[in-house]
Amino acid sequence: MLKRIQKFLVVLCVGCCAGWLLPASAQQVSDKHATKEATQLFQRLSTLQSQYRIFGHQDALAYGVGWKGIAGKSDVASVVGEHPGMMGWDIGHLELDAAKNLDDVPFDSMKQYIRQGHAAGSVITISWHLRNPLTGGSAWDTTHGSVTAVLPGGSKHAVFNSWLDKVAVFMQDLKDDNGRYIPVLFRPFHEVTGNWFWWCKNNATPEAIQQLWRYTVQYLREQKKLHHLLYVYNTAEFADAQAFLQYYPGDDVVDVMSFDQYQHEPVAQKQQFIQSMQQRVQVLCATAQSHKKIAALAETGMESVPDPQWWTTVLLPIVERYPLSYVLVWRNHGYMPSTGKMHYYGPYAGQVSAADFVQFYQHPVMLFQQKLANQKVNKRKR
Ligand code: BMA
Repeated sequence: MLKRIQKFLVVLCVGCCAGWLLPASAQQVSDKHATKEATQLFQRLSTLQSQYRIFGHQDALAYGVGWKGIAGKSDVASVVGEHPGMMGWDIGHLELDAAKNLDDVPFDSMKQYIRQGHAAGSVITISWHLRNPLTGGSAWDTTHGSVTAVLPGGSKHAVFNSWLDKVAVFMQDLKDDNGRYIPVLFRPFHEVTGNWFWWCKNNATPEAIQQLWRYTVQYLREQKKLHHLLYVYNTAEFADAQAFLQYYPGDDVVDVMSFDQYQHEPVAQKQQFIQSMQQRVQVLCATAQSHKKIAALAETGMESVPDPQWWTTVLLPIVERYPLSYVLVWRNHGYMPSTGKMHYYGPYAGQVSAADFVQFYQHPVMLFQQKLANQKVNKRKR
């Protein structure tokens, strides 16, 4: 016992001297009834972000460039020998009672991948490209009036509730081997400052969008009693802190602040991208800190990574110096007949940026699954 107390005091002193325990303890998970695991994940991410960046990849275990559904495989592991520290999944089409999500991942397999990823030490994040409840069109159907239609009193309110019920059933099925809920970073209504989804700006007032968020969180928390979710507020591009916060629904319903931005500039103009990203990351981190929230770069990448040094000369300088808890790159779909292009953002064995990704992986600031598992970031303290 004495030894344990001594160990605790040493850890406390080192932590305080390093200056990372104090800011973390000031941050609180937004759900007063959050599970121990969700609370712990929140605290660990808050602590870790001063020193480390978790590397995430969308659909990591489900498929990659040239393969699908091979047990234990991921494109990231094919390059560095271990899986990403964060795994992103999307539950779009769950609302239709479909067997597979919008990108063809069976929901049953997705649950298994989530359980496997969590058990091995990775953090889980879930987004939702939900269809347009007003028209039945896709998430990209920006018919005006879609947001107000799902709010209380709207013509599609009951439909929307039934969709949330399905989300709750899915989330309730995410348990570990001991029957404990797996904590999830849930990122609904993402890229809100864009103009391409039905919940984006231009399609409703900021108040209606905030109400959509608050209604959703309250429904899942209060009606459905889900307390293992941390909520990720997410924008696309923004000019300044005010623009970033224009659709922000409130500190009581958000745990992580984030944005998504991809490199569309050609390789020769990468400095332009780096600078604009650094500027935004600075604003994001300062804003998150003032609201006592975690900061993250929830989606980024350069399609088909044509820059052989993209990881160390673009992504690293963007994430290295700022207190971001994680950075996630989008899915490795491979060839897309609809566009005639390759659609992937992570590396894979033999890809032109693979050697550079190894350097990136070895950088002391980056966390992949094994280091994360050693730190037990997603696990209950014993
Ligand atoms: C987009 C593309 C689409 C995909 C969607 C949801 O960025 O990758 O092909 O359907 O995300 O994952």
